[in-house]
Amino acid sequence: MEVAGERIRVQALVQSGLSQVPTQYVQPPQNRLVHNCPPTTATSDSRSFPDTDADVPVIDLLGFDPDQVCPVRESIGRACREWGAFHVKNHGVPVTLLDDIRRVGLTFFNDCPMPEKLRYACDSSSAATEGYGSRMLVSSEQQQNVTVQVLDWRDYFDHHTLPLSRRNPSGWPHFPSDYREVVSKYSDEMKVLAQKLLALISESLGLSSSSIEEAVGDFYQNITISYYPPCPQPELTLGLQAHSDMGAITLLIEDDVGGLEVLKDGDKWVNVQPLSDAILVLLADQTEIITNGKYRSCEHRAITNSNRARLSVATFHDPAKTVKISPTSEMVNESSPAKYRGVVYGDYVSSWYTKGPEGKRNLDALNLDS
Ligand SMILES: O=C(O)CCC(=O)C(=O)O
Ligand SMILES: [Fe+2]
Repeated sequence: MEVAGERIRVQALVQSGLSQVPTQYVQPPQNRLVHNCPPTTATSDSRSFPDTDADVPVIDLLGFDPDQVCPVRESIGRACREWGAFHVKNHGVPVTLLDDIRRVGLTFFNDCPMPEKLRYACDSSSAATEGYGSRMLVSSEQQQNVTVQVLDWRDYFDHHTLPLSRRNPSGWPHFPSDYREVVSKYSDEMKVLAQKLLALISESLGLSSSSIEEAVGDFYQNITISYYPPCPQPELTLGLQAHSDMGAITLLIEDDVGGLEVLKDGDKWVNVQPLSDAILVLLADQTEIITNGKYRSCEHRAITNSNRARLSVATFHDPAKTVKISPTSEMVNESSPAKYRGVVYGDYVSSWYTKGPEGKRNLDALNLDS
């Protein structure tokens, strides 16, 4: 099968009616679901009945007044320390816009014929190019001294949206007709929300509200719409292998299918319950560095299922490639020395794409304690 040629999309494989997953998509046993769950939840039931005692926190911004001392910052601080993730509701982004981007994304993946979709194929010879692809994350596995690459059970459309100089909607789908307008509007709204959240996250650490945003600089924002087709052998695959996101903060919405899991306390995979009006906030690696590890980035993965395709929209907010990220001086002192080496963000990205994410190994490589 042509995978090296990169024209294969998972959706096309599924449409061809296959009943067994091609070997390139088979995860090594240690990454498969059952083996990676703690003993108490290591049953197939844990996939459909998540542990409701341990849900990602929900933070309600209704009536939030930035000039008042209020419990919101405290709740955000706790969520960041305990999870590196939280849902936010009453976030100020029109819910109709969340529905619109899910609608245009789904219409593109479901109703656009494959040859038409492939007109937007991204350039698979370099990492993170814009367009329609299927292979953003590649994990490597050693088998008899040969490195085997394992593919995710996922197709995606990646859009470069900010700064505006990178935004070129003419290269995005023309079908449905409002696709480009919806994605542009969504990008603008997500930027405002990311700024608001980074300010609250900074304040929750006792930092000035602009502290993290200043360390990141102007956002480089990408929006990735992921489409996970149903998988005939979900126990063998992952929609997206375990990783933390590279940048500063990710804002994610999804449909009602479910399949995202976050790693809690380093050893428990917890299902994220889809909440249609809420936005999931995931702290990413540069925020862990900037906060000197006070807040950890959230490791997450997507599992597959055999019944329904799943759609998610992830909006990444990253530093420019030239920005050097280090622990902010406000978080470093004699009793809390710097835990991470500074890194030029572009170098971080290159190493991430060269080595593959494998959980948080790229961040671990900067850890001065290890
Ligand atoms: O589809 C999801 O829920 C997760 C997507 C994701 O983690 C990513 O694109 O980095
Ligand atoms: Fe991610």
